[in-house]
Amino acid sequence: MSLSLRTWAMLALWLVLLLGATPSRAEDGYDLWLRYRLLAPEQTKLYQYRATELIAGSSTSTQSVTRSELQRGLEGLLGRALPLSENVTHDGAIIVGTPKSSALIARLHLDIQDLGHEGYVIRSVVVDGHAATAIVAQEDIGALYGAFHFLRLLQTGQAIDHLDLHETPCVKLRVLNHWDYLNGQVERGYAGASIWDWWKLPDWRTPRYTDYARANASIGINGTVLDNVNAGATILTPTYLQKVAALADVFRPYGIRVYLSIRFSAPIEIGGLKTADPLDPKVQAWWHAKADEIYQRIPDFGGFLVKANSEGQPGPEDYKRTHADGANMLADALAPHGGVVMWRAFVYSASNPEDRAKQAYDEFKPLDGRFHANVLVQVKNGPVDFQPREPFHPLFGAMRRTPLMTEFEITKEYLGFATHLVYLGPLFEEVLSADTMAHGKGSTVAKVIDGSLDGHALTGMAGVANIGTDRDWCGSDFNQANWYVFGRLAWNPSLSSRAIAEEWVRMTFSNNESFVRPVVEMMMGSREAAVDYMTPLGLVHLMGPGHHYGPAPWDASESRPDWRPVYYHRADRQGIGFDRSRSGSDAVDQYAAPLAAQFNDLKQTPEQYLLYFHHVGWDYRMRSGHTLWYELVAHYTQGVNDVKRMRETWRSLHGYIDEQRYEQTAAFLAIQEKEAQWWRDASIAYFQSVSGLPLPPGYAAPEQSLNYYESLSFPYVPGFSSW
Ligand code: GCW
Repeated sequence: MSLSLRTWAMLALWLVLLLGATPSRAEDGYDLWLRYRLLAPEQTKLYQYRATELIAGSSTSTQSVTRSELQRGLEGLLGRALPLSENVTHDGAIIVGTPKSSALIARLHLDIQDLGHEGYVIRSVVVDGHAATAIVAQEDIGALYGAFHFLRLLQTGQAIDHLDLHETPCVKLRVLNHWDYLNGQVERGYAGASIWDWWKLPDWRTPRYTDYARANASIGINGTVLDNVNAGATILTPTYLQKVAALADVFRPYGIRVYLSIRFSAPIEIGGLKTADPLDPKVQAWWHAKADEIYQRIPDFGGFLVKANSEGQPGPEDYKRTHADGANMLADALAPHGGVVMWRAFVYSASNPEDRAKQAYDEFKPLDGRFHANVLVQVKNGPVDFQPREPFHPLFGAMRRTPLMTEFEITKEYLGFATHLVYLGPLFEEVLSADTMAHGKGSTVAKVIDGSLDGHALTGMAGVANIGTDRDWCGSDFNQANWYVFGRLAWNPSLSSRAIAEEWVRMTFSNNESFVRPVVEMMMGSREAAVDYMTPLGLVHLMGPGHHYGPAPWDASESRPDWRPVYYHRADRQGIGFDRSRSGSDAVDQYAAPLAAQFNDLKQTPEQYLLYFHHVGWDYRMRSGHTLWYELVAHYTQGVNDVKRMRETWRSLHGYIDEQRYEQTAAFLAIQEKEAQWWRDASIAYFQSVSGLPLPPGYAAPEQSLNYYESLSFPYVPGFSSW
């Protein structure tokens, strides 16, 4: 049988594909930033680096996972397995551990006194005449963090011959909040169902739990709240606590503690009591017993997260008690075991006529100093609700005697769900670097939450997870960057979001500079693009009712006024914006005096917050010299153009990475452009119907009529149902 030339060519092509011509081998995103693919030496600064042997103990579970992570990572990155050794016998040894775990490390006499529980050093050292790299900590968990850092250096192609790194976390509790229900649904989740397979737990522990723990540990996350803040009582029943304990067992070697969201009325629902009044001794005794029961099963249990008297949840105010009464009662039950309460300040009430943005401050500020020592108050980054842009929450800097955590939303409820490419690093950084002026200049939100401003040792940062059962965990490759940047900033809130983006791109995709540079640029501009096409110039909360998908600035269908877009933008024939100045709701005076004065003054208010603080005439002259109406249309249009440019950038990068991830991103960017156009057009059509003004010259009219946009309805939006 003779084969034609064409057939030979086809066979050859198949062979090449089978062998997996490296850059284009399909990837499904499961490996996250821990891909450990063979390094291309020309794209790194590793030059002569040659790792020769690994010296790592395995007498504890954390040591074992550290060792296997290094083995796995080094083998993948360097293309060969590294022999394990007891002593340094060659140049290029990698030593990891603690002086307690290794006589060799004790012999190095590194200065590690100030590393604390989780810190580590990475040093280039000489041992017995051989060059080596030592990753050393006081405790096993620090060594694990150090190992991940070392791998990151390799993954991002950095020189590693003269290392002298010293790292300790700035924030103590670095915690993911899962808004997962026990039935598998994830509130505001756009990446499939809950990863907790409650039904099969505790007997079946999918390997995904271990990979989840690895990913978190690699970025320093050390806590996870498993269930939704809209909590049921069932999670506290023995059946479920057994399941929780199984997860805690999987996470323990990785330094991750488990926390639970609790339902304040649980003593009634599963305890048979008639009340959940925090001052009732029977209620207190019930919680003490429950805490004892939990710690019996999970000795390192982290504590409780509580949403109380907010959006219909029960709480201490049902019994005319304060948030402090409620938090302290739970805190006292946990204190003997070392647990904490993370009490959310996200409260606002339908019956309170006060500006919703003011209510949390009004309620919590007077309670400053009334919380017990193991309570943190968890405050959303902004006063409204995780909007594309809001000023920082005025509670930061205002509760000096209470440890405040910040809560960010990693899942993109208000920023385009799974498909829009929006890197949240710049949003997080904007909030963390905002100056509260509470202690004079330089009193940043970061210093409030890392405890340095007021000397708090108990500190924390929470992020609402974007993780689900999707193969890529987060619903898109680029959403993984938001999980990543949250963890890195929780470890050190003063890192730059750009540097973190670059790290992530290198680990997730490629070290090729021609790829890295444009992708980092694209990511860094993506959040501003979303602000522009959704809610420019300080507008907030204009999304569709309930499900929060797409634009609906006209909507007044929600049951509560403070859930309606019209409540927030207040557009009328004369102008637009919420007057929070002293002549309006006076929210400005919840900020420190210099900021209050600035925000109160229309002329001094940064234009990015203009319509958040002021009701402004359509013909108001902006700093550009254009009218407000002109600028509004220009920003909406800019947002769409930015997305078009993002698509062009991505198109120019075809071939640098595997087809599978390339194609999905390309397809998602197309969705984003379509939806950005929709946001722009629907918003302009609506605001034009209110302002009655013609479009500025050169700006295209909306593609459809306002009636059309208003007629759209979305009964099956992910992340939301009336469950
Ligand atoms: O932004 C809103 C969300 C709710 C969420 C609530 C909260 C868990 O739309 O889905 O409920 O915030 O943070 O409690």
